Amino acid sequence: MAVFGSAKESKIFVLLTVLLYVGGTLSQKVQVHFHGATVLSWKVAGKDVLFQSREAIYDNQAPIRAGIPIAFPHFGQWEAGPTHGFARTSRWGLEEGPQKDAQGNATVVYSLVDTEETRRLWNHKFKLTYTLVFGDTAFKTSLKVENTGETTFNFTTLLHNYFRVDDIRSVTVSGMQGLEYIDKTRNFERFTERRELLTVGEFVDYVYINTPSSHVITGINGGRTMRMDKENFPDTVVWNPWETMSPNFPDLGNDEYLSFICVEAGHVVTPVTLTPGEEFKAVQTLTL
Ligand code: TA6
Repeated sequence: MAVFGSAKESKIFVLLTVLLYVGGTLSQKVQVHFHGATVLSWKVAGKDVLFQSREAIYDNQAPIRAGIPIAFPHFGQWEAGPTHGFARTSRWGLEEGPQKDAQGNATVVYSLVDTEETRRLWNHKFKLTYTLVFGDTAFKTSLKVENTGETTFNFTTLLHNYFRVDDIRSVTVSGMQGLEYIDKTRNFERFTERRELLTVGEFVDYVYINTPSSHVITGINGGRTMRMDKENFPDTVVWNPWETMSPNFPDLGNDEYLSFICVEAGHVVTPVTLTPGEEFKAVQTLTL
């Protein structure tokens, strides 16, 4: 598996493209935007597993509606700063790679540390380390949060995955049956999920609490089934704006709701508390 990456500097954005070859054939192609360390694209056998809105904004200011935006230090509406926090609208640095690890996987590591701007919003010192590992048909993302300051802080965090699907109306998501969830479409009221397999036929915005360590999602681009394994991401958010809410998002085509589902691994219901010197680590592995 040969790996090489190229960083292309332009007026608009800096992008890292990682190409993975197996037996001389391009098996995977990954694109990561330094703005928010947003994984824009993960192509396996030529088809993208991730969704990019055709109206996405790449101005190094707005969050990019694509792939895997990172929510930190706050998931959701935030009185101290931007919705879903500042991580997805900050310029991350390349910490390591791209390179091959001992197992022949492609790895690349990004990092984000506090700045004057982040401290103005949230007066704490931190380091985020975001490690991406690409195997033959698997993609592992690890997020480490370190408290590098002298004050204890609380945060919530989530990987806001946009998965490209053939048709949202034929997608299923396993693992929710019997769970309590917060329904953001019904005044954040709590309900119990009765269905063995979740399907989407309307605007959904559900925060499932204490979910199992894995979900299986069918209907992924190209008729594929994907498994999502999570460590230390106890909650799973499922969102699709449907036709009704899509007009609220100028960076999303009105018909694009049919082509994606957000199944988001997070630690969002109970905030994480880190004392000085402590660290938090969570992992998501996607396997086709
Ligand atoms: O994760 C679901 C959600 O919190 C929805 O409530 C919706 O707001 C979505 O995120 C998109 O948020 P964004 O700030 O990216 O437009």
